[in-house]
Amino acid sequence: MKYKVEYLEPDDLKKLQLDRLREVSMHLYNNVAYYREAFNNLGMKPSDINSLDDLGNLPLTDKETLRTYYPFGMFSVPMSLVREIHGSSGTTGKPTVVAYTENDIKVWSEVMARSIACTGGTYQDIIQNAYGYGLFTGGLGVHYGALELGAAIVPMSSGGSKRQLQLMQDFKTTILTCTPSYSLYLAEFAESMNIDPKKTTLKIGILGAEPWSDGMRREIEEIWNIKAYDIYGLSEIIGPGVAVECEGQHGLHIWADHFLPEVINPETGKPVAEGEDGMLVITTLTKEATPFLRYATKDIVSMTYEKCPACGRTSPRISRIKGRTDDMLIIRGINVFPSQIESVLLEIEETEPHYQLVVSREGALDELEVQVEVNEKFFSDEIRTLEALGKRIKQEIENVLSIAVKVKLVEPRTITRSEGKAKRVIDKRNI
Ligand code: DLL
Repeated sequence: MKYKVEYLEPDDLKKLQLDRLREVSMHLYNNVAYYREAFNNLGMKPSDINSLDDLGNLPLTDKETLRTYYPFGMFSVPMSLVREIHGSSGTTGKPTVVAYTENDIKVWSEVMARSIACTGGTYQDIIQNAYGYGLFTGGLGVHYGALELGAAIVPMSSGGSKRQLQLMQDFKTTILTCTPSYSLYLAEFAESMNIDPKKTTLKIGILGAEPWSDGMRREIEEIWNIKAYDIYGLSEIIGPGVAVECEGQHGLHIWADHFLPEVINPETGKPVAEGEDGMLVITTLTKEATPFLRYATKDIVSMTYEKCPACGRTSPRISRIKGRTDDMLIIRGINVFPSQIESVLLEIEETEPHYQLVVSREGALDELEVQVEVNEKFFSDEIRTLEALGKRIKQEIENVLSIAVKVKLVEPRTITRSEGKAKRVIDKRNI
């Protein structure tokens, strides 16, 4: 199924976005005190928005804004029109709360159906959905999309690996949806049960909700013998289904008819040039219950407006998420993104793609320890060989980060597995 809107000429897309931006701004001005104040402070009315650039004058909204107005202060419709409420836990304090009207759920179903279709999924597929069902948006988002597409959905939710594998074989699942780290764990679990993951009927993985790298994609594609696609989203914007890769795996198509993207320098707030890294900021153009203008995702990406050479869609494409402005570790004054370390580790044949970064402070000095699992075959080798491997990994990471790190090689299957988002960083510093 082709959605014409994904192939609009750039000027037509802009016009659609501008019309929708004016409409949603008006709705927010009339119904949400926070936004009315923001417009008043600028001496501006939504009707003064004449081009998409005018948006840049408005302040950013972020998780803190949502926490300040917890639980329902950012809702822009009466509760009688709300059909579903979700939240994301975050690491501290109150969850951020978002709501959906009936139409919001229709939009969510549409963008998720488009996302599944973009990876090559059709109504003929059997989708095993191992994202968690609950307040987390992963489970229900994929569920609604599959219904809209007409595919068969198996609502497994996360965990229960033995059952996941049993049903995957019995039902002849063709698409697996879960976090990338869980897909690896499940493959490993299959092997421990003498099931060859390559021999299942699975052909596609639609994986996201946490950072991963191309190296990790290669591991997943190889171990399952599937194509693995990156899907991006966040509860504040709608859930999964904001952006997804097409079969060309050339960046993630952002559904810009519903989500207007900007990429800005997080320090200056100014837009960065096309192709440069910055923070992704999204304005929801069609949400009714909790629309946000200029939501600061904290996710770092680059963006291109070039027509996709693989599929011809004209919707802008974002890169993989390269890190989060708030996940960035500052170690002895140097900015370190976990993804940089992951890329190094995945190039090393003797290690498994399971790792954890432990940051501590010895006296005044920050220490970064990289713990990584060595694969079974290699772990039985001589101590000397292992030491040499440790040194090599240390050297390669230090070349990339320009700071000294410790490397600890650990036995296979000793790093805690997660059924949802993996916890890669343990920061023991009290700062
Ligand atoms: O993780 C929604 C989702 C569910 C996306 C299932 C994809 C699949 P939140 O729990 O609100 O929502 O977390 C949003 O997760 O700001 C990113 O930092 C991170 N994230 C989501 N997708 C990706 C991805 C869901 N593909 C936060 N790559 C976002 C890297 C991702 N990070």
